[in-house]
This record gives sequence, C-alpha cells and structure tokens, in this order.
Amino acid sequence: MADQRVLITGSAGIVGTLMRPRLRRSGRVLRLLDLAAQPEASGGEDVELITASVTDPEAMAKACAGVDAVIHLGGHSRESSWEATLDVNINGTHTVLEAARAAGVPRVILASSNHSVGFRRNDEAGADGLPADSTPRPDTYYGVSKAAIEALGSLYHSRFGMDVIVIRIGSCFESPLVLGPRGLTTWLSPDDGARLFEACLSYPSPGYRLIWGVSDNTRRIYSLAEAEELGYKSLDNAETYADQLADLPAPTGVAAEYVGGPFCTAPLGAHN
Ligand code: 15L
Repeated sequence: MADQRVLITGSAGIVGTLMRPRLRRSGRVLRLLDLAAQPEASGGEDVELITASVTDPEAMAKACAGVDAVIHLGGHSRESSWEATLDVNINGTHTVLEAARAAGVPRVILASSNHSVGFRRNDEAGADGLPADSTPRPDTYYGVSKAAIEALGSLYHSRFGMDVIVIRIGSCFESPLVLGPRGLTTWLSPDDGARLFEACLSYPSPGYRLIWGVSDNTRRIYSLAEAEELGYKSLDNAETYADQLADLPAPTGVAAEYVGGPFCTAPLGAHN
C-alpha cells in the first residue's frame, strides 16, 4: 500500500512534540513543519522535516504537495498582540487551508481551543457537557483567532468539499499537574490526543465537524459525544492526579466560573 503522508504544522510546539512519537505508524510519513529547529529522525522514524512559517504561501504550497491530510497545530498558542494573532493564527490558517485546497489535500484537522468559548459559563454544561458546537464566546484575542479558524474551516468545507475537523482542545500537556486544579477538568492526555487525531484521520467522509479534545475526566465539562461519533475513545482521566493537586487552592471568581479560566482576566494583547 502506498504511504500515507500527514503534514503536521507547528510540530515543534507542545502538542506537536507530544504527537510526533505517538502518530508514528508503519506506512505513514510524517511531514513536520515548524519555524523552530526540530530533532532529526531517530529510531527509524519516517519523517520529513521542513523549517517554514505557516504564513508563507510558497512554503505551504510545497509542504502540502502529495499530502493526504494536514494536522494544523501551528500558530500562537497563547495570548499575543492583535497584529501577531491576526497574522499568524488567522492569516496563517487561511494560508494553510488555501495551500491544502490548491494541492487537493482532502482532509484538514484544525487545532482550535476551549478559549473560543472561554466566556461560556461552566454551569452551562449539561449532564453530557458543553456541546462542541456551542457558539463562540472568546475570552482573548487568541480565542477570537480560534473562533475565526473554526469559521474558516467551515467555509473551506462548504465551498470546496474538503473534510475539515476542528478540535476545541482543552489542555494537552504531558500531565495535568502543570495546569493546577483546572487541569482536572480540561486535560487531554497525550495518548488520548493521539487517539483523537487517529480517529480524525481515519473516519470516513466526516464533512465538517467541530469536536472537543478532552480526556474522560471525572470533572470534565466538555461533551465527548461529538468526538466519540468519529470513533474516539478516551482511556485516561485526570482524576488520577487529583491527590497531587489537593493542596493547591482551587480557582475563585471569574477564573472559576468560566470555561476559559485564567484567560478570562488576562490582559488583552499581552504575551503571557
Ligand atoms: C490553550 O489553548 C493553550 O494553547 C494551552 O497552552 C493551554 O493554556 C490551554 O489552552 C488551557 O486552557 O489550559
């Protein structure tokens, strides 16, 4: 069988670094694109390394050639200036989608964030959790950019028939310990993250989907139903770390009431 080639943008970032070993499969080439230098292939890894920006149309056109799917993780992953957010996250995602369309890439998976709905109240979540298609209520310029890329993905599906799956990621880190108590709610374990990306890569003809990226945490407030429709099954639960976080103060005030937690009060446009 011919190799499957998957382009991952932002592959040297936190999520990209966690996914690189986990998305390795026989018969799959990972094409890894980042502005930052990346470790060379090791241990028989089948990878192609590209140093480029997602804002560079020529580089993205080359990067999308011969690709079966794009996982777009690239961009600022926290609050930045409006100009930088607009340039890298919104224009950059447009550049990626446009390059994928022109190259005939059939499937694009976009990393959105809980911060596109950061000003939804935690207590809006029903028994099954906050629906994945809750309309945007961004908490930052960063959250606005994620809401915009959700809309761009929808547009590229509707206009060009591309399969586009947008994942509102909670917090994907090695463990929830770096996140404090909020991580018990928002954590997407790296292994579950890989299971989720595999489901997104393999589900037949998904069309446009908006799903949550979260583990089956006891304190979860995001719905899993939409991701499970694609075949995702979480096997991890942040609660196994709860004892180690028990002595830390729980969030209070706005940070405790809203999905976006501390992002809801972070100064707009400031690097943090
Ligand atoms: C995000 O969208 C960020 O990219 C990540 O660094 C975390 O801060 C996460 O949200 C979160 O809400 O914990």
